[in-house]
Parts: sequence; C-alpha cells; structure tokens
Amino acid sequence: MLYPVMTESRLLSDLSGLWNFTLEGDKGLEEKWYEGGIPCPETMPVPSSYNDIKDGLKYREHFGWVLYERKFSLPSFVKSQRVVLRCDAVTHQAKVFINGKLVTEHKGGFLPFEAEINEFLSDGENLLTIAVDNKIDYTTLPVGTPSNSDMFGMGGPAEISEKQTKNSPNFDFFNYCGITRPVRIYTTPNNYIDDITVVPCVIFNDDGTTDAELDYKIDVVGEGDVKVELIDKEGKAVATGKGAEGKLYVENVKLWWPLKPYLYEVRVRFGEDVYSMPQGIRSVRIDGTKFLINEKPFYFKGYGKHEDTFPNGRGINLPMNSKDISLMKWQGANSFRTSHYPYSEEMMRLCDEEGIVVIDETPAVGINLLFGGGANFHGKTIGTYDEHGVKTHEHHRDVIRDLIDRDKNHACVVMWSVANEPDCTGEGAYGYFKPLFDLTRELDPQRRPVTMVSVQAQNAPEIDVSRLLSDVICLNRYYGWYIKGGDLESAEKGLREELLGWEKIGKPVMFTEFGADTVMGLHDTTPVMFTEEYQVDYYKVYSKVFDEMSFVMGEQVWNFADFMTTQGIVRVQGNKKGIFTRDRKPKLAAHYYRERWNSIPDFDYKK
Ligand code: BDP
Repeated sequence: MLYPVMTESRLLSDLSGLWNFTLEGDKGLEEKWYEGGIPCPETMPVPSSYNDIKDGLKYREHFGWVLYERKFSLPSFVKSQRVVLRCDAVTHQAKVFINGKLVTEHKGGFLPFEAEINEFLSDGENLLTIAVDNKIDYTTLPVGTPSNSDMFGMGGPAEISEKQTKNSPNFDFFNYCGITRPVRIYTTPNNYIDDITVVPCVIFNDDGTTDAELDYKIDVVGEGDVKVELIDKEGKAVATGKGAEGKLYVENVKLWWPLKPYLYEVRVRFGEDVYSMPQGIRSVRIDGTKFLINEKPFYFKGYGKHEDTFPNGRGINLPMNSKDISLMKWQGANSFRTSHYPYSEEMMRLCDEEGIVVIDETPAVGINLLFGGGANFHGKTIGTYDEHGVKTHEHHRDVIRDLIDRDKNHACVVMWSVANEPDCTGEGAYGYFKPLFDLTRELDPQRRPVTMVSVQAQNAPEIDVSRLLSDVICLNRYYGWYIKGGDLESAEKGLREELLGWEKIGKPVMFTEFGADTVMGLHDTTPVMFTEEYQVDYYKVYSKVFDEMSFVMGEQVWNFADFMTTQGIVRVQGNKKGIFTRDRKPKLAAHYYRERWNSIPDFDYKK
C-alpha cells in the first residue's frame, strides 16, 4: 500500500485536529449516533491514544467501543477524482461511517487501511464517524486473556470467562488505543497507480565498482502508459523504464549504508497520475553466522523500543521520533526493533532518511499462554495452541501480508520478526509458525531474513522451534533479572552456557532483549537491583560474554526508554528497563553504552 503523498496529480488533506468523542461507543453504535451525530460529545485530539489525554480510570481503562466524529467538506473540483479515506492506525478495531453509512471495517490496530468514498459524499458538509474498539482476546493481535481475573504481572492462572468485561493484556505494555495515527483524505485520477514494488539487486564488481539492477513492478488500475524514473539527489534521472514491469540499471550506484544513507527517488507516471517515493539501494544476506549488509558483516547496536510517550500514549509523536534518532546517534547505536508492533510510516521513512537499521515486527505478541501463571478453562490448564488456546492464525497471516505490503520497499528494513516471545517450545508451535515463515518468505519481494523473537526457556537450543525456522536466532534473555536476579556471577554462567548451546546450531545469534528495571535516581555503593549501578553492572556482564562469541552479531537492549504498562505489583508506573527515562533523560547505563557503542564499529566487529 502506498504512503499518501501530494503530487502534481494527487491532493492530500490531513484530518488531524480536535474531533468530537464519546466513551459511550456501545450505546452510540446501538442507537446509530453515526447518523445524526454524538448527542453530548467531548473533545479529543486526533491522532492520539485517548487513555491519558483526559484524567480518570474511565478513560484509562475503558473497555470496548468509543466514537470519534468530525465534519469535513471537499472542494467541488475534487469530486471528479477518485477520493480515498485512509486511516494509518486505529487501535484495535474500526468501523468507519460517512453520513450514516458504513464505509469500511478493519481489524488490527497498527496497520493502515483505506476506502474509496466517492459514493458516500454529499454536497456541502459530510459527517465522518469512526467507531473504535479496544478489546483484546484470543483472536486478536496482540493477544489478551478473555478473563475477568488478574491482570498481567499479578500472577496466578487466569480463568477464561465467557463474558469478558475488561481487558487483560497478555503482554507487557499499556493497551493504548484510539485513532493513534493520521486520518487523511487523498485523491487520485480515476486511472491510477495502485502500488509500487522495487527490488534492488546490487552488483559488486571485481574491480571494486558497484552497479545495481532494480526490478520494478507497478500495479495500476485503468488504461495508460507507465514510465518509471530513478532520480538522484541532484535531480538527475539516472535510469528510466517503460511498462508496468521492468528493470532499471544504475552504474556506479550510491548505496544506502547504515548511518550513511543515500536515497534515490522513484518517480512513476501512469497516464495523468504521478507518484514519487524515496528509495535506498542496499543488499542484505546471511552468510554462516554473519549478517551482511552490502556484503559487509554488520553488528547490530541498539534497542527494543516502544511507541510510547506522555500524554500521546501510542499516538504518533513526530518530534519524539526525531529526538529518539538523535539520541541513538549520540549513543553510537545503529538499529532498533519495532517491538512489539509495526511503527508509524513516518518513523519508517525517517529511518530510511537517517540510516537507522530496523527489524520490523508484526503485532503478534502474547501468543504464549504460559505468561502470568497461565490460563485455564473450567479448571483445565490451556496450552497455547490447544483447542481452547489462541485463535490468531488467520489474523496473523493478514498482519504479515499487510505489514509486508506497507513496508516492502524500505531500505531500513533488513529483517522481519514474525512474533515476539510466542510459546516457541510448546506443543503445536512448529505447526503454527512454519506456514507463517513460509508466507513471509513468499510475500517479501526482497527476500529478507525472517526471525521470531525467542522467549527464555530451559534447554531452549534443543527445543525452541526458532532453531529450525529463524534465519537469525533472536534471543530475549533475563539472566540477572527474572532469573538469578541480583546474582550476576550466576547470571554470567547461565548466559554463557546457553550461548554455547546455540553456537552448535550454526546460525547468527543476536540479543533482541536483555535488561533490568532501574529507577532513575536510585543509587548504591553495593549495586542492588533497581539501582542505576546495578543496571550498568548487569549490562557489563552481557558485554563481556557477547564479546567472547564470534557468532553473536548484535545487541539490542531492553528498552530504549521507560514505558507505560498495565498496573500491577511488578511495575512501578510502568516498566523501568529503559536506559533513558520516559522523557528521554539518560540513566548511567545510557552513558555506559555511549562509550561501548562508540568504540564498536558498525561493520567487521567480530573477526
Ligand atoms: C519480555 C517482553 C517485553 C517485556 C520484557 C520485560 O518481550 O515486552 O517488557 O520482557 O519484562 O518478556 O521487561
């Protein structure tokens, strides 16, 4: 799906602003408030998560539907064009109405959807209503426990209830919801460019020069000639192609490198329609235990992150995105994972621009019924993939398809993560995940590596299905925190032993999570858990072990910054494993990593 841009043939209008809002979404849907308007609306900024914008538990822990509405008019000259309404992210489920009629519905809170709206428009003002549902259960991604018992982190098995009355996330981040990314209207001519796929193939010549061949495919609707140009930074067309499919040849290509990105522009003309997008050219491949970008062994230095700021919640925060990239560069980092859902398209474009390497993750988190003490159905323990377990497979396929569809052309994306910490040792794990890996590999036109992020488990190297499925073994490990907490000597031993097990698999291994909760300002001479000193000592242990192992090709700490979670006895106003606070002030560990990462090269670190 193309990112909406304004070009000489396309008009773009952003509907961000103050909308009408009500928490009484269930009643509103029943009484069809989308026909005549919300009777006593409040105001709510769009885009944002509504939970922290207004105060009180009724906003923060609302369960079910809410309604948003606003009016809009379109200039009459636009109506001869194809008019599209695009929602970048509505968390988690949406019903969109215009002038009382249902336009479209969508499931999944982190990926865009759009619909042609010409037939719904009236002359003059139009009423746009978006109903948003935040329910999470065994059919949604992320997964929630359909239970009215304790929340994540409070422990104890959860009894599954037939009638769910609150959300109980099976994951460790706040279930922020609402219209979290822009809602836009754009137009295209009636014959239009529907999609663009670019697959760069970099040719490294023996004489040291580099050329590239770009396979392109333009999906169009209607009749007309297709022309494609590749334009360099000076505005010069360095290659041109004719027809909906073809190749562009570039001699002496300027490659997209981590932290030294070069972006060309792909400009497509089809009849009257024009679309233009940035395009980086680079190669990615695995060779033994090395992860090669442009044929050089890359070392991942960075983080697992969240889209999480105050008071936006998961609502897009462009200044914070830029601040975060600036902090990454200050620290000598080069990468992050979009834990635990696809991030905004603006963030992906920023990473292309800034040369930040991204592991792109689906919203598949919580596919693990061992969390929080497990779950039971009428007293019987439920296995993750049992008949009473998760029913996410079909939706999981949809989010993989939509994610690749959205992000396939980004140079910054070097690997797909199919899921975070699923039950990857449980019965049925292989059967669940094998088709999803196959699908990802089949759908990605650039054939990037595919992984799943593996949860800590005993004897993991022998039983974790990621050993069979993942191209890169991605480990989330908490030796020295959840396991051997406070005992860094044993933690070091445990970590080393496990890694020696993974070495036998012969695949590249990286750490996608390791961390310790740390409350900014807590200090001690003897480092104890939760102090800033302990966090540094914890990380030093991991650095030492990683540096001993040549097959470990990356370290992404958990987390970039403190973030909000469901309340519970193991979370102090959220998860404090950030090396920055939630407002982006450095803890001691941030300075530690600044020193370490600035002394580790992006390439050829491990000989
Ligand atoms: C891992 C999860 C992550 C959590 C983290 C933690 O992948 O979402 O926030 O643990 O406990 O299991 O801090």
